[in-house]
Amino acid sequence: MIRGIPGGMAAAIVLLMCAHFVAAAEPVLGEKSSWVRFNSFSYSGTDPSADLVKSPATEFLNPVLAGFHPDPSVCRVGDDYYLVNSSFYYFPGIPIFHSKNLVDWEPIGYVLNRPSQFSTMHDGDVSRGIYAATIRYHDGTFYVISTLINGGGNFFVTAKDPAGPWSEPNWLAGVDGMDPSLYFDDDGRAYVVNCAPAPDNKPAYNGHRSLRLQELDLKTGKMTGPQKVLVNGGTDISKKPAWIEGPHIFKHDGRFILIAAEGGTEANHSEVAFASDDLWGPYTPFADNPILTQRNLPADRPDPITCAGHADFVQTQSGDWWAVFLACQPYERTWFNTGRETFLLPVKWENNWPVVLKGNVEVATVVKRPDLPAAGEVKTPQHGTFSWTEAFDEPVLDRRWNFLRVPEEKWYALDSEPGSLWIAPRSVELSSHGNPSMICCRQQHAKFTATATMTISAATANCDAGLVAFQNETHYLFMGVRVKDGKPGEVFLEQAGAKAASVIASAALPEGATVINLKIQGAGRPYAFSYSVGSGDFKTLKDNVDGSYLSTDVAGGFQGVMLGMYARAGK
Ligand code: 6LW
Repeated sequence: MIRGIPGGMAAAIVLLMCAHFVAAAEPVLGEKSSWVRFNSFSYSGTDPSADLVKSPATEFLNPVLAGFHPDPSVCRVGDDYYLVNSSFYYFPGIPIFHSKNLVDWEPIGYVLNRPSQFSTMHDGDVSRGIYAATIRYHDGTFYVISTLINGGGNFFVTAKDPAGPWSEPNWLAGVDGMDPSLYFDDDGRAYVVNCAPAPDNKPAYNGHRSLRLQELDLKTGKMTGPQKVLVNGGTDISKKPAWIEGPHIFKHDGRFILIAAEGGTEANHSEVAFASDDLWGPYTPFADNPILTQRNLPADRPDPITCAGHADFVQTQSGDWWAVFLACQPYERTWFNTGRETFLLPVKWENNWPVVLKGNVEVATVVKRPDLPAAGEVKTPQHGTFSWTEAFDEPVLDRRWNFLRVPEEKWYALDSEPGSLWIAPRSVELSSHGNPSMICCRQQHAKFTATATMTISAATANCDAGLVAFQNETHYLFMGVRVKDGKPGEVFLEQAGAKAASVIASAALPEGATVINLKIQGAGRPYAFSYSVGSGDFKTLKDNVDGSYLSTDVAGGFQGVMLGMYARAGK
């Protein structure tokens, strides 16, 4: 069970539990008693801006989903809002959240929670897999449309209940590229708009893409009729605009508004708008594009929010429009370890054009709340300062936990008395393209502490087991305990490398150690690794480790850091 303490509130909050994915079938690997037993995991993170919210009833704190929650898409059904994010090679895929007020988001499950939904996925590194998804609701059915890179390409799934079950993927032959979005017109016809290759598949420069539209026949699930290029390159092809992507179409005052990200998901990121009187175009770019960017702000501004773009809009029941979008919070230079996070800002309409931020206005961390109901009890806080402890005393894993790639065998088990997560040490390295014995959650704050307690017994197999801060296959820091002949001999810190991992610190553990606590603390760039035995004091294994090595910028790719419990077979 996870006990969360939002914003330092004293009361422990018991969370509702239910299985959030379909586990691999038996057989379980070997005797559980030879596995590594994790007794607890706790996380606490501080958002320094949380103190700036003086009136929580009328203000909220950005980001609304802290840590690795990129490419947000949102829809409303009555008084309820649903939001999805990209998930790449993590399983289960496409986390889905519910909110009544666009600010406080409760995880309700995952859209892709069955191995069968990934059956077309090939081998690949963590940054491939599931890219930007769009969620929409039409005529009693929820639709999520997305792309499985290194797999079957573009697809949609449907559900009557957004918490699931969701259907098997319906693959969209003929839709090339990525970032598909659905538009349902007033007559009920459905259309897919997406980021596609350059016209005639002939790019004239790096990043030359197009936005294309085609009708989707909802009865057959197949694309139908002509495919048309709505936007070639971006807002002004003469300026060689790069990476027009993440499009969405809305109707506003009888006009079709097409929004998309432009500039690439890094520092040049932006959101731009086009409009047309006809769904099929021609689309005219807004004269005051971009409608959102942070790229022209001084690099040395305090507490910068960067990379803003990739937005989706939703209209509230009272008629207001809001944008969710991704942005990043570097602690220094271009380094952030928390990935691309989900932010929320109002959309203003000016002469029928949507504007999120004019000119070079900074994304605000403290914003006036939407005119929507106040938050009830927030069970699983996703932003601000919060902490939680997981005691592993429920029969299923909480929704916070993820796997790297789809588990094909059951290498973990839960016990309620005493609460234990057992992990089988297998010969799958974090640097591989396999499914390592790792169960992980997001690092949601630059300043955080994660602590895990594990028990080693005489029956424990020879292995290395402990806590990992994982960004990708070549960028992780693993603090492991080396177990030999049922004894934890030493604790070590392993740093991944382009070719091989290396041990950068180690310490002998005292004779007779069984219960070992491992702690990772991040404070922006510096990371500290410490351990304790039983109820003893923590000792530093290594501090001032340069965490910029784990940043998205240095490591490459699209994720943020995940914090995991990991075990691998001894060599
Ligand atoms: C996504 C693209 C993007 O598909 O990054 O920021 C890609 N925008 O739209 C991966 O998240």
